[in-house]
Amino acid sequence: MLLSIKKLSLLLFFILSFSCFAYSENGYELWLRYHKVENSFLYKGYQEKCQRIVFPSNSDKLAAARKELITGLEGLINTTPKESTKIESNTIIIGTRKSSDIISKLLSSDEIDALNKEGYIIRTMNIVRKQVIVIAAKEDIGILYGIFHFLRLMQTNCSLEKLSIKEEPKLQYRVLNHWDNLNGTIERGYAGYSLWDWERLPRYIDNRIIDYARANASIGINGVVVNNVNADARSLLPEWLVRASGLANAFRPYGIRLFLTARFSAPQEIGGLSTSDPANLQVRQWWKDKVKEIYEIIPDFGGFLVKANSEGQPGPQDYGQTHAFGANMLAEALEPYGGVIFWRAFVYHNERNIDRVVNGYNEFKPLDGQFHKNVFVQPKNGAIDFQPREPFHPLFGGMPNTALAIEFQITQENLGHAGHLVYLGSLFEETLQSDTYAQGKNWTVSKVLQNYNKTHEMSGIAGVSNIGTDINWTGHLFGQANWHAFGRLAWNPDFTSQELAEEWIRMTFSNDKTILSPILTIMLMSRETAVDYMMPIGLNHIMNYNTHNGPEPWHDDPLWTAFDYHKVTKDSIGINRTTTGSNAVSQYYPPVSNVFNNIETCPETLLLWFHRVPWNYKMKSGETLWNEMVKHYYKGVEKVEKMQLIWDSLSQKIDNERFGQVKSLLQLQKDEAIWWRDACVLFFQRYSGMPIPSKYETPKHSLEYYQKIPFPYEWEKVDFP
Ligand code: GCW
Repeated sequence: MLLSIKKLSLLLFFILSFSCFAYSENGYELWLRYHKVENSFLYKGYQEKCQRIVFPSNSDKLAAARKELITGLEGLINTTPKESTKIESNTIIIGTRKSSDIISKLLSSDEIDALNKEGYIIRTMNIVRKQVIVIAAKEDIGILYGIFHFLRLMQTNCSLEKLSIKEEPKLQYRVLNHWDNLNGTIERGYAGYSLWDWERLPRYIDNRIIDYARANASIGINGVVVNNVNADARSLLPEWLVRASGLANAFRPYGIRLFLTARFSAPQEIGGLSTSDPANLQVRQWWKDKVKEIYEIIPDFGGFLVKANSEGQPGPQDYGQTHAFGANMLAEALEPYGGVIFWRAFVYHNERNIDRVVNGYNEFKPLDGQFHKNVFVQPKNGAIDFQPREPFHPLFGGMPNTALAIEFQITQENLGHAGHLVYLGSLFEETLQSDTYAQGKNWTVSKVLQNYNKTHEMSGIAGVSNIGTDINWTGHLFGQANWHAFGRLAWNPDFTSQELAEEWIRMTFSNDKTILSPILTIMLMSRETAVDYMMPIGLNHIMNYNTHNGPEPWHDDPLWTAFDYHKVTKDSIGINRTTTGSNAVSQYYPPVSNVFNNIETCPETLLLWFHRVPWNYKMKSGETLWNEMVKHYYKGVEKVEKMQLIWDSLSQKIDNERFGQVKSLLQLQKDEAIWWRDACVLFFQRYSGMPIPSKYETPKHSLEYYQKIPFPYEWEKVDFP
């Protein structure tokens, strides 16, 4: 009897743990889970339409596409389609005109040739009363993108009746920038270590690299810079290039080209030359030889990303040359092979006497038109540095004669690292849809970027990756949504952040409205929430000096001071960047410049960015500036509490593991939001001398307490080998 009770409980234990595991997910599959379609009506309809495939797949890209399609169909509708070579009902016919005779017959060459090289068509067709779905493209990569789109239709529960889709990317270079160091650490990375296993490359390719490439291809990313912009010249040594070629080979079937960062002083550091002066003929030849060597090892190498003369990096100005002169030297070396340069416009030298905001524009605007045609200049989205909110960078619209690629940051360097849920789709959209008025109304940043297709035959966008070795790739599960949103916006910068959030939730969690809508609410409120508890009303750069996480508006040492960014005094706060101040406003076109210049019309979300404002200034709400600021900080915390409540309502509706991870991180976020709020309110109160309105709870600790909290993991102090 005793034994059987023991046996019984063991059995129960196994059943229970099995069911737990069965409902548990760790996030590894990202938005490519391909779980069975829940809606039984749709499930049956999809099954019916996907009985057979006609899919000659004689290239590595087509083979990757076919594998994805089969995996997807097996997961979503438990169907392994039969192979066919003819037109029958309920068949998916896939191919390019080159790979498939049937496609050549079904679609006119005009129609296919009108697509750009990554575009595709998905169409329901009736051929002699046989209904088929056609996925056609000009090139093999278009087929892979088309397959991902087709699977997404089922993942998001769309109808497959009457499909008439024609898609092509609006931007050509859609690139992730990894700030990965050769020793496996990642600058500003919060999701573990680098995915690149340099020790075992090029011969060993972890399956994870393939999954990484699949995920990227599924959202349209077609370029990856594998190493840090704070570059190590050794990555250009032959042995490292050979290792990198292993990655390039793994990426190739997924339409992804590999890029490297180039350290401007490489000719000296690894080339044995006595100078890296771009005017020196030996230096120029060294780069030409280096590029030739790279293309011998990586035949489809994409090109270089360069950070020069910024934050201590070497560059052409070290030799009295301009950014354009330096960039063009590298561009010339790459041109014969079709490679491009991404030359960053994030330049500043930590000078106290100049408003940092005007730097990038002042250095690059005069060079407009001087860059070679295979050079992108790459400004960050705003003129300071990936802050929770910045106005769009005035170079967008300001450089009509130079192809600009925008740089967003997906890793949450200044937005709570991997601890805070902040959906960045909203931030990306805000910048992309900002109207520059560069050529009249509706000349948005998105349009500026796309217009380079016409004027320069190239266009681009870059995102600083948030990906690492963590099991769920991004540390915080919702970091995945930021990777996804970036890729999708790179494909089409005019998607709305809301539609992309919804798409991600459907693919990552469920199509069930009772799951979809609460998660959507959380995501859409999250970015403004973070702005509220960190840096409302246009405040910026008041985070911890080293880690960029947590509040430190009091930081003040001879090298760096937060006071340059808020300029708080007992009377006022904010920086005068109007025509009577640093005049940063004049870097924008009217009417944008006028709107920012006038305190009455400047959006309050950017007020302290552009204006110096007295504490008792009357805000639109009727409150004083001081009260309004306090209100934002308190509202930020309240909104995190609301996010927690909404998330809790999902208990038992989604799997335990992902539910639990997000729940515990939301608690962390709340604690840190309170930290931000109390530290900032107490600090600024020292100056304003005004009371925290009595309706708010008083901070639990003194300012001194907050000033003593140590900041965890200060990467700059870690001794890397
Ligand atoms: O904001 C700074 C980051 C640095 C980064 C730099 C840049 C790669 O704190 O870590 O360096 O921006 O974008 O170059």
